[in-house]
Amino acid sequence: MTKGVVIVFGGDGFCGWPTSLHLSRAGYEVVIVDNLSRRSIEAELGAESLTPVRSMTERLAAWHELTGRKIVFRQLDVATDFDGIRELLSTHKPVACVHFAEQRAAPYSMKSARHRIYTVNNNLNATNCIMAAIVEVDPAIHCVHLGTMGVYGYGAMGAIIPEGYFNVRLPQEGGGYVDREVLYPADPGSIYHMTKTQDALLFQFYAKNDRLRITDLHQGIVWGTQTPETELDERLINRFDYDGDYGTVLNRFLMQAAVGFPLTVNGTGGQTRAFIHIRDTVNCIRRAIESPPKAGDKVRILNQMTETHRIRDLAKFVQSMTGSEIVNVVNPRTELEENDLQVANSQFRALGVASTTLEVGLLEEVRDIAQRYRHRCDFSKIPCVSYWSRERQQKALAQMSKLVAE
Ligand code: NAD
Ligand code: USQ
Repeated sequence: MTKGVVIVFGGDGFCGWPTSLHLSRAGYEVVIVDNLSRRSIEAELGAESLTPVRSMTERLAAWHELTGRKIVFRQLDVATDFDGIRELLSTHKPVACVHFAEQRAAPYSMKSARHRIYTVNNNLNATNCIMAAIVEVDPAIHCVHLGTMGVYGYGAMGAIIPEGYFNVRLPQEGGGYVDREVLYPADPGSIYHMTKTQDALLFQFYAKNDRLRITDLHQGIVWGTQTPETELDERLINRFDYDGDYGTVLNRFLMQAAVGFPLTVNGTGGQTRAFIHIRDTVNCIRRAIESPPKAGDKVRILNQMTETHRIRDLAKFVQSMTGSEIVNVVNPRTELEENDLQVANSQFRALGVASTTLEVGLLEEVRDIAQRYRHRCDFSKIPCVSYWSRERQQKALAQMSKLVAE
């Protein structure tokens, strides 16, 4: 029996594709909506996924052939085609939608003025169009959004970051105090992360004014590639970005180890970040769909992460498994190079998601993905050449010339 329709906005992407398959296998009727902009950006950057990602037509045909299940695909730009979203919601009457449809790479968002503008326009309009369409068609549709741990910033505070909200005490005129619960202060470190902090305000408004049911998953860096569904056949394989813009740190280190490129630690590598495996991501999203907030509730915010690590420790860990070299490169980003990170995630844990730890999952990832597809790596796409400022660019170029001269 069907569990109802779920629309997956951004269902062609790294998180969206395995989530769509997972939901389809779990008994939902899945509709993928994507404008395939990630594929166009791949062409713009000349940097393909390490894994051979098939066309959407081939992906869906393979899924149908292997499981007998059908997934519907609609190519549509959710940042501009409001009428298209409204028509989709009216036709398919989903119980929930999952919103992945944003430009998600911090370095890409910092490449140039044009990339900053594109990222802001795309991400904020996408979220607003989806919210506005839900209001018009059916405010009961639950929206699960993929946000980021980066909305909190990475200051070295020695305090525990709560799940979304925290309590403040404000002084009153004439003495006394009033207690309020507010969104945890936003402190974005890139234009991309800034769009996620603005999303949070849109969600707060729509939950309050229109009583929309919204779950915002503040997710850490996703690593790994495959899930039980994408592993069924090579035609279903998930993407694995390794280039300087879209490759995230742990997947980059795994690929670098596999091809014999030194592990590129930005600065001292004292940056601490939160991580989650893609298998846990898809499980968590299904469970979030299955336990929606009520109409009138505040936005439900979960810190979707399973472990935290310092970047230099990750590099050493990968080195211990592979014997790779480590190189400290000039950090292209403006960020604290030493920070701690303590995160509350009891609501996320309450969803009961089993976690794949680095110790268990890493070796499998090196063996099964990075090694298998190393021949597809383009070495020229490995360095990160998007800089947070001109000063950083100059320092990086000076380091590069020195290395070449040596
Ligand atoms: P991705 O780039 O692989 O996938 C995003 C998908 O959305 C792409 O297929 C793209 O074509 C589509 N898209 C973008 N703009 C669109 C638009 N206007 N209309 C229709 N489709 C559009 O990214 P991902 O890694 O799968 O990330 C998905 C979401 O999860 C993002 O919102 C990201 O911020 C969040 N997230 C990702 C990570 C991570 O490590 N990958 C971590 C935390 C949060
Ligand atoms: N880093 C290196 N070497 C590299 C690449 C990155 O040292 O080769 C460092 C960066 O300087 C940074 C850290 O690793 O300190 C993380 O960088 P990243 O590219 O892995 O992750 P980030 O830019 O934060 O973005 C990714 C996703 C984004 C998501 C975010 C979750 O691309 O969509 O929102 O992770 S979080 O980091 O929790 O905000």
